[in-house]
Amino acid sequence: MAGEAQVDCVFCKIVAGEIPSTKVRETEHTLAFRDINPQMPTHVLVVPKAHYPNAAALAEADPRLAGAVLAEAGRVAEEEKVVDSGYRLIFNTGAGAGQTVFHAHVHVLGGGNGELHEK
Ligand code: DGP
Repeated sequence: MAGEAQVDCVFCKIVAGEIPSTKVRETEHTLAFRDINPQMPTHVLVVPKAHYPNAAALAEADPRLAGAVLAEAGRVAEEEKVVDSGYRLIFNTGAGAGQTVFHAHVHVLGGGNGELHEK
C-alpha cells in the first residue's frame, strides 16, 4: 500500500530509529537528517516518514505531504544559514539519475564554494 513502511528500505529504518542518523529537524510527518556521504558542507536529506519510492510518486499520492517536505527543506536551509549564499534542492529520480535509495527524499546542499564533491 502507498505510504506503508517497506522492510528493506534504509530510510524507513532511519525513520523507525532502527538505523542511527544525525537528525536536524523532525515533524509529525517528516524527518531531516545529515547525509552519510556529504557532498557540500551542508548536506541534509528531508524525507516524508511515509514511504513513497520517489518525489513524483509522493506528490501524486499526497501533495500536502510533498509540500511539507519542501517547506522543511527551506527551514533546514535557514537553520544551516545557507539561504543568503544559496543552496540546491535535488531530487534524484531513477537509478540512471543516481537515485540509490528508493524512498522519496530531497537533498539540501549548500555552503563552501558551491561545488558538489563527487561521490
Ligand atoms: P540518492 O542518490 O538521491 O538516492 O541519495 C541517497 C543518499 O542517501 C546518498 O547521498 C547517501 C545517503 N544515505 C544512504 N544510506 C544512508 C544512511 O544509512 N544514513 C544516512 N544518513 N544517509 C544515507
